[in-house]
Amino acid sequence: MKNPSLKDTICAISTPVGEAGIGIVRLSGKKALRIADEIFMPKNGKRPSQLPGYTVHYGHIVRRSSFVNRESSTNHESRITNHEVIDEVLLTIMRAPKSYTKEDVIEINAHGGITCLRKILDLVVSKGGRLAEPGEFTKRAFLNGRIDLSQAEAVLDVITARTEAGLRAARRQLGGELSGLIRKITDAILEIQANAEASLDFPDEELQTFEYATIEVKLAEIIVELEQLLDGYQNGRVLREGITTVICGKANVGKSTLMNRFLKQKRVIVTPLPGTTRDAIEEIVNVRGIPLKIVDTAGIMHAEDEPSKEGVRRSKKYMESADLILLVLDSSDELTKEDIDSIDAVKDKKIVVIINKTDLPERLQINEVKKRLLNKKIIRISAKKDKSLNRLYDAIYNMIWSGSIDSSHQGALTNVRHAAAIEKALHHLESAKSGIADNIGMELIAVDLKDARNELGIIAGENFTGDLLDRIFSQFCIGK
Ligand SMILES: Nc1nc2c(ncn2[C@@H]2O[C@H](COP(=O)(O)OP(=O)(O)OP(=O)(O)O)[C@@H](O)[C@H]2O)c(=O)[nH]1
Ligand SMILES: [Mg+2]
Repeated sequence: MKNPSLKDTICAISTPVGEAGIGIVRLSGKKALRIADEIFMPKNGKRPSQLPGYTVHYGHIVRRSSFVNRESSTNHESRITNHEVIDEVLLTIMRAPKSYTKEDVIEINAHGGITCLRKILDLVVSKGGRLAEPGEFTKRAFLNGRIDLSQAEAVLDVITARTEAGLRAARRQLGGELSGLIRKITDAILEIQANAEASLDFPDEELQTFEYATIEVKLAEIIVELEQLLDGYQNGRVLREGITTVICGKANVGKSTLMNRFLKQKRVIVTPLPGTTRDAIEEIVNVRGIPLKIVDTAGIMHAEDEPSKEGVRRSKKYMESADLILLVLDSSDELTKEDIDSIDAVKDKKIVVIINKTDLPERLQINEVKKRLLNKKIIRISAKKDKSLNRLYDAIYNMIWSGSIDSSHQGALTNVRHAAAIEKALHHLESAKSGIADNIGMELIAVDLKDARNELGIIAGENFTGDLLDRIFSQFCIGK
């Protein structure tokens, strides 16, 4: 639905579909309390609309139906009301504006199970509720001014966080850390812009020179601050999306065996024959709290048939685009042309060299490997016997964090949309700064400053477009 109305009272099942101890149906909007009155039979006899916010009540969800009964002997008419009990529930009342959406919100804690929840939802709809779109509750929280857009995005990050570290970063953003920082910087730019515009009214040359100098200093400070934020983005992105880690090497060295170790299950086919893996296989794993998007690739080999050749081409593509390479060599085999091809393809990347099959007699020319991969971390393991995998996980962890990141500031910036806005703002600020160096007119500098502020405003969702909101909220689940 394009631009669904804010006037509707929306409803949804907010818990996952399937059997569960409890399930929650949620309503938000002007009619939420009235609908609750109609479908809830409270134990204490009080209607939800008469009760205060932040209270929970025990009772039943009932479908009321009434009909007129006429006594044929007396011709006397009476109205009879039937109550079909749908479920025994706890009903929570949150009154506007102290709720998730800033509207009246009702949450019905019913028994889990889709049939029961669907019945309650259908009943709510029959009383005037409208099925919510994905993320519509959160969208209302944004449109009603309870959170800004970056916080709304953080809600999604909290829900989808794959690791503790990712969750911490999302929670900080939800708490408004990024919003606060951006607001502070935007205010500082506004102050400079005001100075620049004021100096236009006083074209005294001495004063102008003074203003140029102060503005230059302040601008430089802001630029540094934004650059630092962008520097942290790479780490933030890692927390959010996972770092693309490609397992590569020649055929039969044990790449898929290693992949299965990461996944702690026999997910990928392993055989003693070279060329077992034909197509790349991607999975998300969690290594020491860091999400890795790990890719097992087809072994680098001289392939005869077209599918295998295509497999090798794909492997090379993955090797090019990887954030981190795990290059696997076979300790029990001599260094071959295919090993050297693999080494040459990845030696300039972030790489951990894995010497596998150390349970077998060693035939690999290790010194030759070291010579070709100077200063690269080399880890000896046996994937098959599950030996020294912990040392590999440590090496990956250290490689990613380089041991130098202050954990309290890890990734204040995690979102590509925010990073893009900051980059654009920086571009305008740099332009203002060089304008000052070139002594161009203050009015042009003021324009750049205003453009920079507009770009930063996009992060919090100022001047948002319907398309942007659709793009963001369509990623949410229904009921959030
Ligand atoms: N002894 C020993 N054998 C291993 C080890 N790791 C893997 N293997 C064996 O090596 C063979 C090849 O393993 P795979 O994991 O399929 O190797 P791959 O690199 O994925 O091979 P391709 O997909 O063909 O490129 C299998 O027979 C594995 O059991 C190890 O650490 N020690
Ligand atoms: Mg394989």
